[in-house]
Formats: sequence, C-alpha cells, structure tokens
Amino acid sequence: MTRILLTGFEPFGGERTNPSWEAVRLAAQDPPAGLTFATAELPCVFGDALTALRAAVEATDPDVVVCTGQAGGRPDLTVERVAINLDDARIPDNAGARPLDRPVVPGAPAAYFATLPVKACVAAARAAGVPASVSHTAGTFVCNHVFYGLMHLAATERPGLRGGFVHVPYAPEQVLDRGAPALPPAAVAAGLRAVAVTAATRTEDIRAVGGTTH
Ligand code: PCA
Repeated sequence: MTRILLTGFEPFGGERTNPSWEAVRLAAQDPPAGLTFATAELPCVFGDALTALRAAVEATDPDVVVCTGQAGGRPDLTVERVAINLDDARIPDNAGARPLDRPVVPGAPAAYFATLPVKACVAAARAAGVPASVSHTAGTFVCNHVFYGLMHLAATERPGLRGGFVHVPYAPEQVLDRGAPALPPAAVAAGLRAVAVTAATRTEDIRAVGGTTH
C-alpha cells in the first residue's frame, strides 16, 4: 500500500468554494486499488498553510504528497514542475497578509523541481479523460508557498518523501456569470486519482512534449 496525502485549500479571494478541496474530498471517497489516501484542507494563509501541511505530514507519514489549489482561469488540470523561493502576493491572504518579494525560506535554494513524474501524471490524467498539461509556474501566492515548503521539507527532513502540486480550474458554479473555463470537481477528482496512481507506481518520467515557448 502506498500512502498518499492529498491536500486542498479553503476558499479565498471572495469565493464561496475552493474546487481543489472539493475534488480532494471526492477523490478520497474512492481510492484506487493499492493506495490509501489521507487528506487535509489547508488555510489560505502564508505560514499557517505550511504549519498545517507539516502537521498533516507528521500525522499521516505519507510516501507521496500531492498538494492542490485553485488556479481560476486555467482551462485544465496543471501539474506543476517547479516551486520558487518567493512570496509576492497580488491579493491579501485570508488573514489579510500581503507579503511582497520575500523568500518562503530565507537562505534556501531558489527553486525545487517536483519529484513526481510530471509528464506521466499529465498523460495519466488525459488517459482518464481529464484535460491536463504541464505548468512551469505555480505563481507567487499561497499555492507556490506550500509547494516550495513541501519540497523543502522533503529535501531537508524527509528523505524519500516525494511531492508535487496540481492546480485545478474553477468549478462550474463559480463561473456561471463570468465566462471563464471550468471543470466539474468529479472530473478533477478523476484526474487526481490518475495522478496519484502514477506518482505511486513510477519515479521515472516519460519522454513527451510538455514545454512551452512563452
Ligand atoms: N489557490 C491559490 C492559493 C489557494 C488556492 O487554492 C494559489 O494558486 O496560490
């Protein structure tokens, strides 16, 4: 049995729901064979989100951690390749903090790559019928903060722990009057299950196109 910790976020930015947490809850109701899922809902607050993530890792001792968050405006599931050591908030977090140009961890490396096979995860989500692509920026808000903190925790304190981050589109209920792309949480959950199976069963990535020109 491979233990997978899936995290999602609480709503932020005036939204009433966060599709990342909705999808994580749905995914965990129906774990694929050979996997056990633990879940945690993280606060959308710099610092506190990492404290909650660390507590969840300590409580569940996972082999793999897949954190997820909402990326409103993106049309598909995006498997993030790189976390950067930068907090630079465009909007306040849920505690009203708006850090500018601050490192997540002072003195730590500029960036970490995800240690999931990101292209294989994208291929698996697509094979499950869920639109997905590789992303090369997780932004500079709380999601990147958590992704960077996760990879730093793995690199410095939890050898063998593998981790990554998946951004998810809005849910349909969030865009009824907005004309923005959306995916139903059940579809996102199917994609997350496929990502989890891939992360649990392979460490080598596949050779496939996933880069971008801009
Ligand atoms: N998305 C935000 C933070 C929480 C979330 O779900 C982000 O992309 O940083």
